[in-house]
Amino acid sequence: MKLYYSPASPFVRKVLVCAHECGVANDIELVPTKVVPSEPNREYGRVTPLMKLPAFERDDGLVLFDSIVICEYVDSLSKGARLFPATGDARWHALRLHALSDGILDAAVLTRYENHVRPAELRWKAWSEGQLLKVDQALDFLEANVRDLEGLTIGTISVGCALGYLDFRYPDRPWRQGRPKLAAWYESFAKRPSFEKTVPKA
Ligand SMILES: N[C@@H](CCC(=O)N[C@@H](CS)C(=O)NCC(=O)O)C(=O)O
Repeated sequence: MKLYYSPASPFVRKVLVCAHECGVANDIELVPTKVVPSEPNREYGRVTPLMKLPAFERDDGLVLFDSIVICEYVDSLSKGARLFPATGDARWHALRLHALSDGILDAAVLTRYENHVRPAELRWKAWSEGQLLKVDQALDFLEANVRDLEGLTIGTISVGCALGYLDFRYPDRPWRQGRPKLAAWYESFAKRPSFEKTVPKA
């Protein structure tokens, strides 16, 4: 099995954390892959038409994307924890947290492209501010609903990866300020070996 990978991608990190928690990380070969929206990686386009990271190739050649699909596949192989509650409210809480965290990541990653990849004269400040407002409101939502951050699920893993990405790419926007409950939760959750082994790198 192969994971098309960059050590900076929070979506890749989500898959890797799941793989460590499920005890299958050593069964996955990492394939370093460069993606920049303004410089399409045509060779990678033969693996996945969207040319986004991550993509995952099974041993039979089937390529899976995007990250939530890969995480659920990894969970199906688990030799340890199960991260996708099968039924009931536990499932909807976990998937809702995942959707919220991916919303934070989509907004934060796109804003990073806007401010670091797009030529300075073409940047659109109101658009970036609109994206970062989504991030801030989602963080406030987590602070108000910190009781939902229970246990180890695809939801809590995704929240951890989103907060880790903000620390990595937005150190000038201190998300902990005014959100003490979320900060305390993250401090403890990020000590999991699966998180410590996957800290993002440029
Ligand atoms: N919804 C996708 C998002 C993946 C994504 O946006 N990945 C970024 C890297 S962090 C990417 O590949 N960007 C390149 C591009 O958008 O062309 C997923 O969950 O897999």
